[in-house]
Amino acid sequence: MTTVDDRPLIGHEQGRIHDHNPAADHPERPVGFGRLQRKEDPRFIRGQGNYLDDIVLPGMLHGAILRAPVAHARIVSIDTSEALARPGVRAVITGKDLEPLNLAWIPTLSYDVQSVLVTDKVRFQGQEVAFVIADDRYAARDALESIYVEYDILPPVIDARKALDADAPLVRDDLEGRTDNHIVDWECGDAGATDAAFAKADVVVKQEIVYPRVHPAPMETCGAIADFNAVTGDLTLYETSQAPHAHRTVIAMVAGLPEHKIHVISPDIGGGFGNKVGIYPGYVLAIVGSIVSGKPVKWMEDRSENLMSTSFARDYIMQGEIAATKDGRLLGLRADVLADHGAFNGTAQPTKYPAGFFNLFPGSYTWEGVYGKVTSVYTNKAPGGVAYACSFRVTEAAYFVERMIDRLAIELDMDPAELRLKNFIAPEQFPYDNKAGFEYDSGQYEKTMRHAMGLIGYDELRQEQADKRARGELMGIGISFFTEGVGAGPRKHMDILGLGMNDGAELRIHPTGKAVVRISVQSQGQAHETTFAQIVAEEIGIPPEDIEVVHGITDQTPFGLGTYGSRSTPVSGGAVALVTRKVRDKARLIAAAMLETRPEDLEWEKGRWFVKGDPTAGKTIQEIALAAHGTMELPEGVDGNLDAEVTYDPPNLTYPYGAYFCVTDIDKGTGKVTVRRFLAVDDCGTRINPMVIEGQVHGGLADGVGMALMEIIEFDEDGNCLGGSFMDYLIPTSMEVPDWETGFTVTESPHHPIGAKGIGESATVGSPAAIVNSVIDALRPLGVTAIDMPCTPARVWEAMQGNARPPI
Ligand code: MCN
Ligand code: CUN
Repeated sequence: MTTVDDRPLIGHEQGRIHDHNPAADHPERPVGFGRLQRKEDPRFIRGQGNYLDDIVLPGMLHGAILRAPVAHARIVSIDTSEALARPGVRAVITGKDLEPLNLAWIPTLSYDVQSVLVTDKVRFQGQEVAFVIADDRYAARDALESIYVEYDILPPVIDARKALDADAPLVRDDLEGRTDNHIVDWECGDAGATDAAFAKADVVVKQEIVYPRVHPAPMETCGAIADFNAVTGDLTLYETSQAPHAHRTVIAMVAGLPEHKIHVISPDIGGGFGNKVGIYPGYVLAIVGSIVSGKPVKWMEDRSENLMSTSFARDYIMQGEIAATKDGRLLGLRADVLADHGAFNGTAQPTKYPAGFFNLFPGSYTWEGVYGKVTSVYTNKAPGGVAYACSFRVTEAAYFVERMIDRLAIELDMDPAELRLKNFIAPEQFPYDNKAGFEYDSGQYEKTMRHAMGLIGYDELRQEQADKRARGELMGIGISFFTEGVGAGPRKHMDILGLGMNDGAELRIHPTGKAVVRISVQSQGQAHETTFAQIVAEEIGIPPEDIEVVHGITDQTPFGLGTYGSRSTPVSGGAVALVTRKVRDKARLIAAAMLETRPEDLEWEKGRWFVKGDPTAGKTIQEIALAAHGTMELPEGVDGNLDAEVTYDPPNLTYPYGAYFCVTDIDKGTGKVTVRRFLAVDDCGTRINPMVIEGQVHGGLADGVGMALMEIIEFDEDGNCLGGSFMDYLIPTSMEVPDWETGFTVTESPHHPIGAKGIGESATVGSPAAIVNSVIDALRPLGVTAIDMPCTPARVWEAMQGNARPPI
């Protein structure tokens, strides 16, 4: 692995200037920001994590779901008698059993409803039809074969392009008054200003860009254990959830159970990548199963169930139009999108944003006019629609604009780096209104771009490419320069099902100076136990090993909306910084009393308050903590103990960005694409833990290689899912990815308490365009100007023969 992360930070003009690398001061055990080894790793790398499937409760039963083999069919009858008679089977639940409980349908995250078990008709292959509860997993699974369902098969609608045809089968006849498959039309930008911009243009290029359906495919699939206590009325729910508090509230509303009697526990989670944001029928079935059986019930899906039925991602068919002057000044951009949401509208995004943050489609550039339109439709495919490290559709937006810029560069016969440099938003233009409804907080795009060009050796690469082209070899250089918006709230603009997107934090410092910080977000592998301890450490000077981070248990943590859209650092990280400052302020009052001076005469240095001008007279935070719990008379207005709590409502999103470069070689005989080099230069503001950031970036880049070259969930015309196992749904291994090269610049967020922006999804958002642009660049000598993901050998080879949209 090549890394340039230990070079001195590139300085910046906004906010604090970093003149040294904080990591270098304490390379092993920084008290604050720096390369601290992950606290959670000892248990993970020794196989001692506590995942959902590791949990075994006394007397626990196991559930299994019977899934529909067809995409669209009316249910004529279900015969469960043979299954019920099998050894070990305790109960078989069907939709008819759920109807009187009002649980046959539950709300989705987008104010639609979703069926838990089919009552009327099947709407996608893999939909939940019946639930068996048995003594063990095998008895439950085996019994599925003894349930006999008669289906009256209906023609399905699979292709989103046909969903609005007059003769298209109606997917949602359950919704009153509905006569077609249309969900919602959404638009942003200014159509008039965009028309005017296009009218001035010397060059206009149109391009269709498809972001295919893909799947987050986390290592641990989704599951739940419900443990209902009929005596006390308590429901303890262990589940793989990225948002335990929001799940608790929704479950209380759906199941009619009192919220204070519901205890959600999300243990170690083997990856989420957005897959674990929603509430799946299986969770509800485990709850119902526990209520009817009086025992804990575990439901854990297998890999095929996960790929076929849980939240997919993307499925956007985008028509782009870009306008510019002949010397490459950008004028206008139009996006017209057809969004396939599957059978239920279950996309997870803030309520006012039915197309997520597609508002970011203008990217990192200045335009005279932009206009975006998204139309979403129902089809007979699995529901979902956002998840997979997407920052709420920023993935689609970034891919769209970065492909369009390259398409224009081809038309203008201009270098794609030069075209970008010519049109970047300048540092002094921030805060910047992107003309599509979002205000970017900060950025130094040109500086980051030039830094990346230097690191990759852009000019030399172009020379190498020219030499290779002269010899008939296919080498590509692809660029993507993306801007994300992450960290939803504020609450006045952003909610999910009416819950404002805020997060709480509580900090308690014990008498011996050890601390516990309780947060409302939930790690699925992002190292929150490490990095949130580092935020506390940075702010108050207690070593991170003395700070315990508690998360994932609703009874022990403050309310908040959870982890997705890379919002943990922007929102919960802000809450943690502010709660620590609140404790520090309280410590100041106590220290003043201890030192018999006034609070305003004290000065803070990491870990202690001391008297201004007399550094020897001071009290460490540990000494203050002991005094706060002791017998000392406390100053007026100060209560005992050293603790505080806050709820943080962020003023805006944070806008991380990056310059990505990808070098590919293409085998002329087979069409196989090899990613030879990939450089990611990211700017996520203040860097809490550079090692964790690198890990996040490496993982996201692997996602990018997967989506650009391998991953797709396809369906045949009957609606059979063709990506239902890892034999067909290909994800990258170490064989398919290069040694990543990373770099960074630091432009702090001006509104975030520690200047940090999110990083968790940047590389997944930013990398696919760089890879596909590189493939197109490699194929330029053959006249290729576009290709769709995934760039499999078959598809690339077809493109080399001049076929525009060849098969996978
Ligand atoms: N970080 C940092 N300095 C910054 C920004 C972040 O050190 N300036 C650290 C954070 O403290 C945190 C990690 O990087 O430990 C990611 O932070 P953040 O960007 O706030 O993202 P979240 O913690 O909210 O994680 C969510 C994001 C999303 S939405 C998906 S999807 C995704 C991703 O994280 N899923 C992941 N990365 C993943 N990584 C793993 N291992 N597993 C997943 O499921
Ligand atoms: Cu969109 S996947 Mo992440 O936001 O959980």
